[in-house]
Amino acid sequence: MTVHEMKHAASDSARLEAVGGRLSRVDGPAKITGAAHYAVEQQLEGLAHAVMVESTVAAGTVLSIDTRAAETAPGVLLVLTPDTIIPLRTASDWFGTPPPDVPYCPLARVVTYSGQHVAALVAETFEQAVAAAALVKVTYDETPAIVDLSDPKAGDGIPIEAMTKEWGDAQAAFAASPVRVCAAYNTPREFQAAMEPHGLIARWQGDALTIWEPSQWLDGMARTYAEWFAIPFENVRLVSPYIGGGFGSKALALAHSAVAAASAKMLGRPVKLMLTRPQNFTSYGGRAATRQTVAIGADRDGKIQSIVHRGVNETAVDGMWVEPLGSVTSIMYATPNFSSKQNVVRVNTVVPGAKRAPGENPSAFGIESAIDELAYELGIDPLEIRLRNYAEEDPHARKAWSTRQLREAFAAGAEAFGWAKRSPAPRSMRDGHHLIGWGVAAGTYPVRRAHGEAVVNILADGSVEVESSSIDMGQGTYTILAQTAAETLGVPVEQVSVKLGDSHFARAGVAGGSRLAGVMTGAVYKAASQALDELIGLAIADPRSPFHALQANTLVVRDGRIASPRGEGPELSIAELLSAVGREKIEAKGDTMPATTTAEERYKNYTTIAMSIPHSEGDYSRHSWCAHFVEVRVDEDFGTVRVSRVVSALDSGRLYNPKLAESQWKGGIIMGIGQALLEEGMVDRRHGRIVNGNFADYMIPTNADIPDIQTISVGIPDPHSSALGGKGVGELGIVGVAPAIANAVFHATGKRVRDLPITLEKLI
Ligand code: MCN
Ligand code: MOS
Repeated sequence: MTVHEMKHAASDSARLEAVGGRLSRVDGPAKITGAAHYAVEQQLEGLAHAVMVESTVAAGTVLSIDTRAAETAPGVLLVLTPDTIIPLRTASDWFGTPPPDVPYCPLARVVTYSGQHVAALVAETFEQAVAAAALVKVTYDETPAIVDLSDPKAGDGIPIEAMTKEWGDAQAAFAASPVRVCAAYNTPREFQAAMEPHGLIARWQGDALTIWEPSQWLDGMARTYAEWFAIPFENVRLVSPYIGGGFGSKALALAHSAVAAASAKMLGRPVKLMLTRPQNFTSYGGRAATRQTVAIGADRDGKIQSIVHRGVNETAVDGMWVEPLGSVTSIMYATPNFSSKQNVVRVNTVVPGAKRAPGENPSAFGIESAIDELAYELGIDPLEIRLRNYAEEDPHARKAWSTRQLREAFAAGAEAFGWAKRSPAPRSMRDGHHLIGWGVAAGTYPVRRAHGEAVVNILADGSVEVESSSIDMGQGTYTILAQTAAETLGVPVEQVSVKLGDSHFARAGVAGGSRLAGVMTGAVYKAASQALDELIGLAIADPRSPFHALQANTLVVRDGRIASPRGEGPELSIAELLSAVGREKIEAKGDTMPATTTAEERYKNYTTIAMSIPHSEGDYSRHSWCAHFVEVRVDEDFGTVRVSRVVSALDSGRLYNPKLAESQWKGGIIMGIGQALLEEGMVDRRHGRIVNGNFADYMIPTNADIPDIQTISVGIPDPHSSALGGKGVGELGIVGVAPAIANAVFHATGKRVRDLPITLEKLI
């Protein structure tokens, strides 16, 4: 067979394996067969077990901790309180801000929320630790707590000036507009609810610390451990090969992580700590509860003249979380006048945290509900009003979009959904006792660019190894990096093994903000290109190479075999060539940072989020876009809402693997359905406690709640967003789903629900 014929024979599988192919997850078989070992499944000699004791009050001071009974309980090795735990150093935050020079104690003396860690137990077995923990008696001097945003004591909060976005004279233009809508939109506390709970195993060997812990950011978390224990960064090894979901919750080392690592040091034994499901709800914060008012002024043709937006999110008494509520408001529609401001209100909660599309998600609920209200006010179709106000450039940054296929998304989604058949009036479509509603909403997520490193090794047998300290929590990193290396090097994907989840591999930043795929495909592409150059260079230049005599100036590698591009002369496998020239291995490191970068900048780049590149840097504003079309069926008698159809058209630029991207989008849409109809962290007003902190009472969708979801990719390669032309995928799908459902519910029932979730009591 000539190389030419071979190329054709190989092309079917090559399409699947190449970047853009629908290859199934390469980590799938290991996960299904149980061969994949998650962080806390490591079997270690002499493992001790820790459990946490948490505060039962939301505010106050710990007066005493009576540990006498626990100390003598069977199997107990250590009882940790603020008095007995070794002192740690305060670590820097995720921006890398130098920390104050004060000790850090992960166990609280002053309690600022219910569920805060106050003590810990370590025993020979998990059961012994649980039993002993129940014997610890904590007394408090309880003080009044601010339980949530609606608490009268909460007040208006603190203005966050950095969130202010203004142009024109929004208030005056709103007042002068002939058509006006203004309403308040609320979202409750929502939780990441990853299937795998938080937990870790910590082991010390001298002053080297190994941590097995699910992590979205190995290098960032390794930095925190290093700073807590005042040891060199290199001495910490974080291992996180597989992760049972994170959704934003697993990017930081948390107080319980410090307790596990400290107790391992104190005992001189490895310690394992798994949080219980309820503890997961208070050890890392969920999405902050939010309140927004959105006022839109328009002319009678539906052209927006002004948007005035005010937002508030809850934060903690002793920690700051800003959920950027104006992020979508400020870019979705063209408006000559705009004003957005935001406050945060301190309440007695764990610091809220990142949950899939922090900011964009609640922001879209406000603006995409409000524009729907404007459409009805004017009697204009909700899709048409969006097109009349289409932003041809970024109205805030005043820059051209790198790519914005939102018009295409509206068109493709409407066509597939059959939007043209919609009857405009609320309550005008029904099927027996079901009121049918059709709603639309748009969504967006910025392209967050950053840098990454990857090592690509070509081994003597022709197989390829890719190594990076980035991670795969289900989004598909293993698979797309295998595809990138296979395509770039011209080898079959089975010949590529990808190793992730070890902080001692080449560095990577956070798998957050939907940036990892763009960053890491770029790094692997660079490393693999270098390895390929070296391979071809050897084949041409080494006198022992059979290609040497050819005097060719280039060669190609296809399906793992090297030949001249015209198919003349010899043809060798990579293994044969390496053996001919006497090489064991070709090793290349791809680093997307400029060569002039200092070691310190490099360290900062991978261990903080301070150096990610703004989405509107340079000439373009870069974002992913989507349009969701939703059908709901509302039972007229009972008010129950079912989502019966979803068609979403999305622009994430070029897709590295459409099968995985669709699965990501669908995951986001499913989470959006949960947010719209089910999810709500409920706070007991007497004790400031989350009362439904478990999977029985905190409701997330099941299969029975989810209809067929159709996703349509309308993206085109975006060279300004990433090396291979892709934009973010992971968070995009959730943005805009809840307002699309709320808009559909209004169309079905004539009732506008502005408080999520849309439960039946809000409809009857
Ligand atoms: N992809 C693609 N084409 C692109 C971009 C991405 O095919 N142009 C596909 C790839 O399979 C890639 C995946 O989408 O692996 C996600 O890529 P990206 O959008 O870059 O997001 P990250 O890899 O940075 O993943 C993080 C993102 C975030 S921030 C949250 S939150 C989230 C999400 O991914 N959490 C998840 N998706 C999740 N999926 C699972 N299963 N579990 C989570 O916890
Ligand atoms: Mo995603 S919330 O940025 O980890």
